[in-house]
Amino acid sequence: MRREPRALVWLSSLLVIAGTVALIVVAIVVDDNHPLSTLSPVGRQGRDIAALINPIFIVAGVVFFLVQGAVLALWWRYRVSGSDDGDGEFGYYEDEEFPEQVHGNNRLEVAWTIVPTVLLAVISVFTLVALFALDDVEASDEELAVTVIGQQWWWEYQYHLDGDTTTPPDIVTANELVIPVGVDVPLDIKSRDVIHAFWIPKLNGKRDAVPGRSHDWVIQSEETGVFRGQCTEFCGLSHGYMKMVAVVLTADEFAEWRDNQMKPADVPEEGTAAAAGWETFNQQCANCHVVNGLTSAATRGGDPESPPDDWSIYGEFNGEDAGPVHTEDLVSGAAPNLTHFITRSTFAGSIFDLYLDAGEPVPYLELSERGTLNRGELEAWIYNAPERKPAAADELRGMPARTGLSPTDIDNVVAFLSTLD
Ligand code: HEC
Ligand SMILES: [Cu+2]
Repeated sequence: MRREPRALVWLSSLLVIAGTVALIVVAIVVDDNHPLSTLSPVGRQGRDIAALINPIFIVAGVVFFLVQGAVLALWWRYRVSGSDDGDGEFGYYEDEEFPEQVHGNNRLEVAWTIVPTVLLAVISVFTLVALFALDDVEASDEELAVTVIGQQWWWEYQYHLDGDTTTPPDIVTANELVIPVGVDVPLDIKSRDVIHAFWIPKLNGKRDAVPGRSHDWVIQSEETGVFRGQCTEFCGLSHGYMKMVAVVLTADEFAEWRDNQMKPADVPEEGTAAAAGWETFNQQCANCHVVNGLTSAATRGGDPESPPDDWSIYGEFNGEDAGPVHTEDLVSGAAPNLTHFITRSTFAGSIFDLYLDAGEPVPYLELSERGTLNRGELEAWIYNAPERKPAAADELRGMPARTGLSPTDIDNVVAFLSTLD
């Protein structure tokens, strides 16, 4: 009987190998520019993770090709190779070709039990070492800790400049986590509603935000820049639109950003469009949104003495004047704090750009001065947010539509928001 040349076995194996390698190369090359890539980390923790994944991936690749190669080779070597002798049946054994039947092979079985066990044991040691290292805070700015709060469908960041996350925060902002370069920033990850997961792939792995619990995490970047993230635990309707951004600044820039964020907003000058906008805002928006120095806890029906978690989003607006700033006022309850809204580059779970791309990039800290406001998107958002980003406003989630506002009202509100730098 005719035997296929041995070379065919190798040729087919080679094709499979070449194809797979080509796929991996393409994936890596394409991935390099991808904002959500774990393969091009820039944070210390991200690099630790890559340093664990890459060798494991190589070992797994070798195992894959050995096993698949053996399967292919054995399949080819022992295939039923009968010839077509014209009786219509194809594939039968000549008597002398029928393979010897064996049962069990102790040495082989012990080997293929022990080798994977040793491999996995070694991998688990390195994994555990890496896992513990991820929780370590090194080179930290002792003074800075951030509480991260996930909720449907955006992120709140509460900055504690004394490093104590149990006291009221000094800065509250949304979606854009601004941190200084090279510093480990401890995070305390929480949720106001369902389970979310915080993940900035280039900086660190993901950690769940679970209601009623508090999860420690650390974030660090060795380069300045903007790194994108995405909620990675399905959390309802707009989960796919629950993104976030880490903005990494130099130490000096961060200090400038921090000092600015601490300032309360100014009351708009009387007679201006911004003043009219503030009036509308106070009636239509201030029961949810905090603007430090302008809105008060009382405006939102909250009690400044009670812990922020107890504040409901939909507290009745009781028409009270904006009182003095309580530290507790910094906490929004469940709507983004807008005190420095136009210093951000994105809004609504970082799905919209707040500034238009005007060709030449504007430095982060100069956006509010020199950027071109993405007015169309912002106005559309204020007028009918659920149309821009699906929400379940009837179930008290997301931002409700404000379609009762006239175009002038909206112009005025945008004029007011434009003062929040
Ligand atoms: C019922 C509470 C509620 C009211 C009232 C409300 N909002 Fe909102 N607003 C929200 C919530 C919740 C979000 C976050 C939505 C998201 O990102 O999915 C939000 C997001 C925003 C954002 C984006 C903030 C950011 O940084 O991402 C702006 C701007 C905004 N609201 C302006 C307004 C204005 C102006 C009004 C009044 C016309 C208003 N909101 C009324 C709850 C409210
Ligand atoms: Cu989510």
